[in-house]
Amino acid sequence: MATPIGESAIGVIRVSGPDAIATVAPLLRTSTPLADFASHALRRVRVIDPKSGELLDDALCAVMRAPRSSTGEDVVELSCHGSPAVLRLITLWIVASGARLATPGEFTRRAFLNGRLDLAQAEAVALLISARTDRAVALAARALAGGLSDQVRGVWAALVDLIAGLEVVLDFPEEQVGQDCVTARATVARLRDDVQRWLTSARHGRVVHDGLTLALVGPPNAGKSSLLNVMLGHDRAIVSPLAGTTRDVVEGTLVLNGVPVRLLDTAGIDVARDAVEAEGIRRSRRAMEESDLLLVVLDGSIPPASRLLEETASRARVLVRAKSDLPVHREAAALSDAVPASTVTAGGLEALRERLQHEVERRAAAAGDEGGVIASLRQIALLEALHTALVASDAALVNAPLEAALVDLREALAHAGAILGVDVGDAILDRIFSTFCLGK
Ligand SMILES: Nc1nc2c(ncn2[C@@H]2O[C@H](COP(=O)(O)OP(=O)(O)OP(=O)(O)O)[C@@H](O)[C@H]2O)c(=O)[nH]1
Ligand SMILES: [Mg+2]
Repeated sequence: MATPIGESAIGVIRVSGPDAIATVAPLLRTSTPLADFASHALRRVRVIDPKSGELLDDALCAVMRAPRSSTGEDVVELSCHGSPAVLRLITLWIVASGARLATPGEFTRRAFLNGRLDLAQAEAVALLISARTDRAVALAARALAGGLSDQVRGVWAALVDLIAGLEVVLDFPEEQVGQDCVTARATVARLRDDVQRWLTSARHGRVVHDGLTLALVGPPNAGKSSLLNVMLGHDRAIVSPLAGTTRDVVEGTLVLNGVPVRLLDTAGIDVARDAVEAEGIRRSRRAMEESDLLLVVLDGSIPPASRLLEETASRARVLVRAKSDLPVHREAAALSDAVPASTVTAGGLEALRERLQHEVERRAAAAGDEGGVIASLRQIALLEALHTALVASDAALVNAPLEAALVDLREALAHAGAILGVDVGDAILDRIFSTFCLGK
């Protein structure tokens, strides 16, 4: 089943493999035999119980013949009515007819093994499916179209040429042929800079895809929960004049500049009056630790909590002077970088939003825009290793025997190959495709 289980307009069942057509045929009542269906055309079919001949569903069916299918094998796709019971029955019949259930990601894995996609594109499929914002979709779609693959394939080809050229120099040292070291260094330097740029862009791309976590922290009663509610646009957290209202961490999600931002409203940090408050404060500190950015909220009508200001000084933070509709306390007014905001008059909220957008953009910059790159964590680790190997080969070309430089260049080649899926072992493929959903 390629669509999630649940009542819906349609549910899709995909069958792939050399026997796909023969396996599905006994379940369908059609005017032309399934084996004679034109490839890549939808036809209306009746799905029947192959034993009793009883009608089960009225569906659309497409046959996509190898090698021009998503998996590169014969594929039969049935678009049935989206009843979980109907879909389960039809799937069971197809299995009884000789198929087996696909493992997660198996369709994409077969597409990769049959050369329909390279590994970087296959991973982009998972990124596209899990994209949560328009910006994350744009990045993943570009990767699926071969964005990162094309770039890395260029590096791979350049390394193959370079290594081949330098091998010639090694084999025929007196012959002045092959690649000389100066040109080799220039090429390695160019590749190194390219990879460095993609790496930076890919790290930004992860921010766009995964989003950021932002914790609202501050003393009790500062107005943190009120701020969370206005930012989310609904009454998510309880607000009250009693200090110590919030105990558990309250979560909500906001999209800023196309980046999902997870907001964590926390218990006010102060000397705990009882065990429950102490636990709440412990949770606040844990939320602070797992956040990329802190929104430090201080009640501007009273002296600022200096302990909390010190505690958060080394962290990425935005200071908010809350309750700006009330008379400002002299010491609070001295916090020149704090954004004044009031949830009562809505004053300053727009400026606060702009400030947060600016902070988000700093972390997501260059991604989602022209030339942006998105990569899986595996690919980012390989890009890092590729960069390190290129830096090492550059150094070796200056002050080490040519053999040493070749060792580093071959290592770089192996990393570039691993991004594309050239010579990667089954264990790595198992890991990659196990994160996919069923039917994909
Ligand atoms: N005048 C004024 N009062 C506010 C403003 N924002 C919040 N308050 C009031 O301040 C009190 C505390 O607000 P909360 O949002 O619950 O504060 P908190 O920081 O979440 O408090 P704890 O959860 O107890 O740590 C409530 O009575 C709010 O109505 C504001 O901008 N102006
Ligand atoms: Mg609160």
